[in-house]
Amino acid sequence: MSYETILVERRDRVAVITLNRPKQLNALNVQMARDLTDAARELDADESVGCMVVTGSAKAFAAGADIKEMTGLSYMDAHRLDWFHLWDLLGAVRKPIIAAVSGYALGGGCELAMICDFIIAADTAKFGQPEIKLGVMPGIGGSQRLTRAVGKAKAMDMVLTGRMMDAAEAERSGLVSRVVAPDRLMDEALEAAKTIAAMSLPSTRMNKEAVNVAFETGLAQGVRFERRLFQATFAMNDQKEGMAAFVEKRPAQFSHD
Ligand code: CO8
Repeated sequence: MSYETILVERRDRVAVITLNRPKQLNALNVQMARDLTDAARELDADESVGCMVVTGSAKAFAAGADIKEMTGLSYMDAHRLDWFHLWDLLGAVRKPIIAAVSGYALGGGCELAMICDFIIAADTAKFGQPEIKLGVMPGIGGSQRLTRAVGKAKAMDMVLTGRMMDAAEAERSGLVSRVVAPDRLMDEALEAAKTIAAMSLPSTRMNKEAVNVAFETGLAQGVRFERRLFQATFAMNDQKEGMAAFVEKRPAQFSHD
C-alpha cells in the first residue's frame, strides 16, 4: 500500500499508520483524509490484521484540519464537498485503532485521536479544540466526543476558550488511557496493539462494538445489546478454544472464527 500523505507499515498482525506531512505539522487536508480512510478500510478488510495504530511525529500528532485549504471555502463548497463523511468511514472501522499521540493534537487532530478507540499519549502531548479562535467550531465530532470523554465542564472550557490541555490533565480527565515518556510511546502503543491482535478477532470486534454502544444508548438498552453479543460468542470456535485453553492450562490458539 502506497499513499501520498501517510505511511503504512505492517508488524505481524499490527498495522501502523503514520501521518506524514511533518512540515505542515500533519495538518489534515482532504488527501490525508482520503488516504487515511482508504488505508484503514483496507486493513479492516484484511483478516491478517488484528489491530491498527495511528501516529504522527514527535512535534505533532496533527495540528488540525488544513487551515490553508479551508480559507477560501464558501458555504456551498463546504456543503458540496462534505469531507466529513470520510471521517465517518474511519469511525465505522470494526477493528481497534489506537492513537499514539505525541505533541500537538489540535482541532481535527484531537478529533481524529478521539475517533480512534483509545489514546496513548507521550507526556509532551497537547490536546485542544482551538477552532473558536479561527471563528469556526469543531467539525468532525469534537464537540460531541470531547464532551462524552471529559464531561461538560472541561469540554465547554476547552471549546469556548480554545486552550490546550496537557497530557497529565488529559489523563486525569479521562481523555487518554495512558501517559508515557516520549521515547516509550511507540513501544507502549505497539505492545498494546500486539496484545489486542493476539485475541480472537470476532470477539475483539464485538467488544469494541459493545463499548461504542455505551456512547449511543441508555443503560438498559446497552446491557441488553451486550447480553445478545455475549450469547453470540458461544457460536464461535474461539469461545470453545479460549475456555478449553484455560481449563487445560495452556495458551489459547485462536483461529479468529
Ligand atoms: N493548517 C495548515 N497549516 C498548519 C496548521 C494547520 N492546522 N498548523 C500548522 N500549520 C503549518 C504552519 O502554517 C507552518 O507552515 P509554514 O512553515 O509554511 O508557515 C507550519 O505548519 C509550522 O507551524 P508553526 O510555524 O505555526 O509552528 P509553531 O511551533 O510556531 O506552532 C501550533 C505550532 C501552535 C500548533 C500552530 O501551528 C497552530 O496554532 N496551528 C493551528 C492549530 C489550529 O488552529 N488547529 C485547528 C484547525 S481548524 C480544524 O481543525 C477544524 C476541524 C473541522 C474540520 C475538518 C475538515 C477536514
